[in-house]
Amino acid sequence: MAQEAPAPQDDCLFCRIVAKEIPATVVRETETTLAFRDINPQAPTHVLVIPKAHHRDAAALAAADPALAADVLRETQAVADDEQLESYRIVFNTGSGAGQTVFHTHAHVMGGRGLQWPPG
Ligand code: IU
Repeated sequence: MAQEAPAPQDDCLFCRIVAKEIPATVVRETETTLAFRDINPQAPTHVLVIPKAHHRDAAALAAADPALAADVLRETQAVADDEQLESYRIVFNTGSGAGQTVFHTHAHVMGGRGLQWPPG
């Protein structure tokens, strides 16, 4: 059973995007998730899928609300379908050492070009 949704954080950029206080190019929205184009795209398609509720990273989301984590994953697939991506990458940077700069769970959906492995 999911816990009560965490309150929006005033100092969280993505909570403020959810609240429409900061503009974003939204490509998909559900009751529980939002998908919008990354402001600094690293691929022809670079969309962020976030839960509307505030969780600091993917691990915290999965622990607190697995159904919501599944919603986010389902939406990454929907974005890939909308963008007609045959191959794409889903990334959850987790922790500052891995490049996480916004501490509100987000999946990067990237595609539209060849993607190298391993990433830097
Ligand atoms: P990261 O995994 O936490 O590093 O990803 C944060 C992303 O949020 C990063 O790719 C930024 O370009 C992106 N972003 C955004 O889309 N809109 C914003 O206003 C800001 C950051 I600040």
